[in-house]
Amino acid sequence: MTDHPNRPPASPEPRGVSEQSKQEQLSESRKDSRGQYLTTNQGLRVSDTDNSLTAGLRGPTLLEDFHLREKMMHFDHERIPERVVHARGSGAYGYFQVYEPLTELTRARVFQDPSVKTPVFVRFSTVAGFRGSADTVRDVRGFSVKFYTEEGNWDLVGNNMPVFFIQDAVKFPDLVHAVKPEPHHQMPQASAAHDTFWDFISLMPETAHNVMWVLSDRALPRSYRMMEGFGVHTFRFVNAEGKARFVKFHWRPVLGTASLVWDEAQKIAGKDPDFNRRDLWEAIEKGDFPEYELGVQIVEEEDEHRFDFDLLDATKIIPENEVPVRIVGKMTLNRNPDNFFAETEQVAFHPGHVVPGIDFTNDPLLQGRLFSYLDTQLIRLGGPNFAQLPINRPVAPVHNNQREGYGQQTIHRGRVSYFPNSLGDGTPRPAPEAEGGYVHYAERVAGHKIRGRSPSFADHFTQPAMFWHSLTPPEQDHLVEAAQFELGKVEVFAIRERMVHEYLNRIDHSLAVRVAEGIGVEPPTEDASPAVTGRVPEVGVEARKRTDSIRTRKVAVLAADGVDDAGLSAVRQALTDAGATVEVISRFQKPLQGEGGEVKVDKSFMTTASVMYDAVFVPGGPASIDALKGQGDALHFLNESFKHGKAIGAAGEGVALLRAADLAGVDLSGPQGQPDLGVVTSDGAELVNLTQGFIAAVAQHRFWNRPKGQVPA
Ligand code: HDE
Repeated sequence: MTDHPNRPPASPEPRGVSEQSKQEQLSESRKDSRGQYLTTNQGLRVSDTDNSLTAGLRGPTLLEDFHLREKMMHFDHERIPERVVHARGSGAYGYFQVYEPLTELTRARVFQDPSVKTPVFVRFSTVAGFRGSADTVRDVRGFSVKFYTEEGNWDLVGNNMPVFFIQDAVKFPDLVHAVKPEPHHQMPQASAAHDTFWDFISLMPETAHNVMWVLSDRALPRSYRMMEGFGVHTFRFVNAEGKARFVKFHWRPVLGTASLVWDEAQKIAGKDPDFNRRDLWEAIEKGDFPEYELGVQIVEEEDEHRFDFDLLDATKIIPENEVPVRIVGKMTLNRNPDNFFAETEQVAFHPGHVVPGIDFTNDPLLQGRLFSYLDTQLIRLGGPNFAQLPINRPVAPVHNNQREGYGQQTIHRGRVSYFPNSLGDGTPRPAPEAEGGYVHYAERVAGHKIRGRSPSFADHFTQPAMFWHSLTPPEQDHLVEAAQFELGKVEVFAIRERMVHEYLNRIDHSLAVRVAEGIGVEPPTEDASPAVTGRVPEVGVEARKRTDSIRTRKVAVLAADGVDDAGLSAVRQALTDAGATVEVISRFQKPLQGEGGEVKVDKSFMTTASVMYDAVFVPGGPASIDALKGQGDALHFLNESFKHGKAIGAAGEGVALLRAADLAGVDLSGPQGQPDLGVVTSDGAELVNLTQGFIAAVAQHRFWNRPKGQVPA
């Protein structure tokens, strides 16, 4: 007897992906209601959605008003629990392409064929803040990638920092409770700068490395398009012969890294809490598709113990001067989601979503994560069928005997929902390895059942010290200021003292002394830091910035009536030719009368601020400059840009506005301003030279050598 009169095909469904595979699948779920009649969820056309059904015009509402009841019921249930961590996120679609086959390293199909574009969905996030919190807080950023491969979904659920705070998953609830708003009054939002976090940190030396990253400029990305990503854990690559190697994953933004400064980040959090989300969205809408190269660090199995740290310890990096990063492919993000909730909110990542050729290690943090992520989806997405949500569905065929559950979308046909069976021809059946069946790497393990930590995990301070020594002096200054800010917000003095004496002083003595000074703690007298010989050149944002392009940077132009519109056009043309975006800012958001013609105004001082831009330019035009000199907003704009290290340019009479702004008394008497300080001017007519000089300054991102301490902004 057969299982069903319509017998399923006897052979497995074909597999394979193209860049469009996921989009084609999603299009089945997309709906556009333009031009349609309003209906109930039962498809009944609704005649009136403005008035409840009542007994008389001023009478009570009737129970039989099914439309009101259904509409309200749905509304009352619109919210789902936010993620316990990484609640605030932004997503985008794209594809991944390998540069050359990685056959010798891994059998994963996603790494075999350079002509294949594997669809991806990426979600960037902050960690501590709630779903509606600001983007530009000091925090780790999540960097999750879901590859919809022909062999099933592979999730690389990483962060923008290569290490984590703790070594063992069992400490994760403690860490998260400590950093989240304090339970009695639910403050502060999206900030680690409070007692419970630093209390926990000060008692947990293993956090030191990640703490250094989080106090550094890496925690303030200028854009999701300009930050790195890391798989953090050591994973395994396994090739078709079954040979395994250790692998660490890295994402490198093609635009290079860039960060905000803390004062700026805090101001942006008020001016535009969606700063990073908006930046990602707008870049994709404009066609400036964010790109990231994927890099791998490979360690042979036999070299597992050759390092002075443990590969299974997620608080350590493998310094790139010991194991170089090999760039193997590129991811391009080229499509915004259609609906935030359906896609970005409902996407469910899980480090346990792997494909043949990618396997785990015994990193105790990773092992714990493998347990956690399914749990979280159950509470968040309301049941076990979340893999059927459009964003989560693999493009690879899904066949198994899992049935029913809340929100079941699939109409499974036939009598068979068990294995083995004869009524379904013994299918769906396990696939042999040669047919893509996943076989776990047969690592040999032996040991006593024990709660403990390997001594190879014990060195908590050498790599943080290496991190400190590898930063440029301005980056060290920023880190000291960050620690002074964070610890300065700690009310219990003993925690501040513990952080300085028993923690920072074990990383670097000068660091501890400098931080102590800012927070009223007696500086330590003994140096308890490790001797650092190695240097890891790659750690700071500066080490990875790109200064050969200004692509996608945003330049503000300050203007008023009477602006030299010809000069403005020439500068705008040069900047946009180089890939930047230019916005004209004036007192009011209405066209200006330039010397020669009308000039469109993009924003007013009311609707924008210097912190939204990478650089500022002041064109000439005597009347424009006279007007701007009388506008505090314009002077503040320049001072703030100066304080935040941004390139400043001025042409002709525009230089007078810089003088009026004072800019910490920088001497602008020379013909070109102070290019070394990123202030580029031209009193004469050489606009071409000026523009080139200004573009070169914008490309530098920031000028840290300015006397910013005197700037009032
Ligand atoms: Fe997560 N983490 N995590 N995490 N994590 C979650 O899963 C967890 C860790 C990371 O964009 C949760 O779906 C434990 C390291 C990202 O949707 C939860 C431990 C790294 C995201 C969870 C860690 C991450 C999450 C909450 C310690 C970098 C956002 C919502 C063992 C490699 C994914 C969710 C997205 C989300 C648990 C540590 C990255 C609770 C138990 C290390 C990027 O399951």
